[in-house]
Amino acid sequence: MQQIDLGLSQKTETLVLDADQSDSESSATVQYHPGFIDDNQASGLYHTLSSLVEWQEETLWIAGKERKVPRLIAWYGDKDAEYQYSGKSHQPMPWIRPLALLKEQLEKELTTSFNSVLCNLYRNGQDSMGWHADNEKELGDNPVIASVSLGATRKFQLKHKTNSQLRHKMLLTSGSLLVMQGTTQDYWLHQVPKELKVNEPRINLTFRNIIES
Ligand SMILES: O=C(O)CCC(=O)C(=O)O
Repeated sequence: MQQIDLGLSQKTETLVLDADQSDSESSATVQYHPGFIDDNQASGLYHTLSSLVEWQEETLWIAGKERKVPRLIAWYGDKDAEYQYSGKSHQPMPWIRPLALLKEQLEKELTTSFNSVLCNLYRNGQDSMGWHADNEKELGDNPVIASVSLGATRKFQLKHKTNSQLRHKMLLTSGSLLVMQGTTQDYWLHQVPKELKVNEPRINLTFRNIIES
């Protein structure tokens, strides 16, 4: 696969979401870069990843019942980047080239390091991800999470953990990059809700750095 031309575009939108203007500690720093990967390359990458990634269906026990997770997932990374979430341990599959290349390019652009990526495939608007924070202990304090979207545009919502009046929503388009950092995961939850009118699939890649515990 060729290098992808990436660039933090002029259109970057930085949101600093404050629960309380006098309390900068409860803020979220979320940057949105539409067109981070151009349309043609995003479409090529979408098709490459939809066939190359080993998509898996997961189940979770909720209130004594086994339920299918409403999306397909795959976890890739360095061999010690084991990740516990939703009550399960995830062993990484070894990097595949397109994900490794994207990781390197993101590291350069964002001057940070990632050792893993969670891939999510939303098959259509029935697939979703509920309210959560990426605050597992393996991610350390103030993690930087770089989220690349490919395929269908989906809604992304944020709400403050304790102040229900504070909410924000955005549309994540194909080729966009969303970066969550600072205290975002301490004070805010995010989700990708169901959108029954969406018929097209979407891939989301969240690059993370797992710190050995
Ligand atoms: O699909 C998305 O945009 C969000 C993914 C996400 O929240 C996560 O992987 O933790």
